[in-house]
Amino acid sequence: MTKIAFITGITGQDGSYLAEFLLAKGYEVHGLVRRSSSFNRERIEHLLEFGGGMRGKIKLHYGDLSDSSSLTRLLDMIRPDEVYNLAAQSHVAVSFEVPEYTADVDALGTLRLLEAIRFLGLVEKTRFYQAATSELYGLVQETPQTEKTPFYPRSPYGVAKLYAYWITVNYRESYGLYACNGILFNHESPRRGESFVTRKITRTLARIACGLENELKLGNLDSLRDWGHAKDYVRMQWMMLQQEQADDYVIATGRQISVRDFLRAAASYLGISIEFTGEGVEEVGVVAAVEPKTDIALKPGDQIVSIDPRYFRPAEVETLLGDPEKARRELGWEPEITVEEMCAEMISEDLAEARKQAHLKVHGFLDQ
Ligand code: NDP
Ligand code: GDR
Repeated sequence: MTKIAFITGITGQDGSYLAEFLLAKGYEVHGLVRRSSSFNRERIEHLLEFGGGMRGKIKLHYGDLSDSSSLTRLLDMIRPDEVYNLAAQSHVAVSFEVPEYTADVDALGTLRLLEAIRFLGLVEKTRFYQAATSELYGLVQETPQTEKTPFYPRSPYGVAKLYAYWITVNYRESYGLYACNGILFNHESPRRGESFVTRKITRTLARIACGLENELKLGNLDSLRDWGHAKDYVRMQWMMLQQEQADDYVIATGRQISVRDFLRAAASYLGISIEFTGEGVEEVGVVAAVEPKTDIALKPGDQIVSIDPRYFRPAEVETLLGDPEKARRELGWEPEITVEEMCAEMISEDLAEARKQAHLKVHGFLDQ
């Protein structure tokens, strides 16, 4: 029997990798998409046939996590074996600007899906995955963080996800729904949204190297994160739904590095070393050396990094480090891609794109 999956957030980073993963396993994949004024399906375009996706490998349906009626109608029609709730207003800094919307989508959106499953009598049939997050730990209470570490969220996003975490546990305990929280630490890829720090770094550095931009403006360079690759993490999302009993798992690499060191790693891929001088908002990053073999449009002394207070958050999560021992022990999961390999993959794809853009610019096909 072909298994049926319903993915919310299919147009996002994780949704696109998960859709590929499930299709390769022979699943029938349905995705929730919301209306947008311009095209935003680049990450799943290669999975769409016949233009709209309705008759392609995946079936897309309009709806929104803020709209119960669309969720109930779709779940009734699709009657999925597995629901992956990946949709969210997922940007921590933005959640300070739109806290109410973030709560509506990230917290109540999860409740709306769970209620639809219950209301439609799908509790016995449907398994539910909730995209929980290391942001639940916020102001960390112990290091490394495990499934037992107390939560202390530090943003409207973290607080909304805390509700989603507990309502998922509650539906498991109250109604016997097979429902799991994956407490995922940061995971990235060439498909990562351009405003998250890793992708912002690889994309902007690549563009600076090709003469398309002058400077990379960042916030807190000293934040420490446990960064893994999205491909490794979506595999684990599926594994969690294949067990005898539903449970919650930390998914992490068990290693952390700072934003500054991620920046250094990306620069070194380009053959550049960066020296940091000054303090606080006065700090700048200057090119210290450029390997002669590279075709990089930079020379020693060029200032390419500065601090912009706009990117500081009202409350920061300074350090996150996960302990994935339970996932390793109970599910046999291991991350396969290191942060260095991931950084190299990201900057190499961004560099290829920046070279194309620079070429178009040189030949007069681009204004900027
Ligand atoms: P993205 O921001 O790349 O994708 C978010 C997805 O949610 C997009 O498809 C977006 O659609 C969709 N979405 C947003 N709002 C709504 C809404 N109101 N109704 C329906 N769909 C909506 O996130 P990621 O792929 O990186 O993350 C996936 C999930 O995992 C998120 O819930 C995130 O909070 C969580 N998470 C992510 C981690 C990470 O490091 N990546 C770590 C831990 C948890 P559109 O394309 O239209 O904007
Ligand atoms: P995060 O990811 O907040 O951990 O949430 P992000 O990449 O946005 O920030 C990581 C750290 O880098 C610091 N930082 C900057 N961040 C951004 N975005 N832009 C900057 O210019 C910048 N400069 C420094 C931040 O302050 C922070 O400390 C991600 C999201 O995917 C969430 O949805 C997910 O739940 C968590 O990871 C786990």
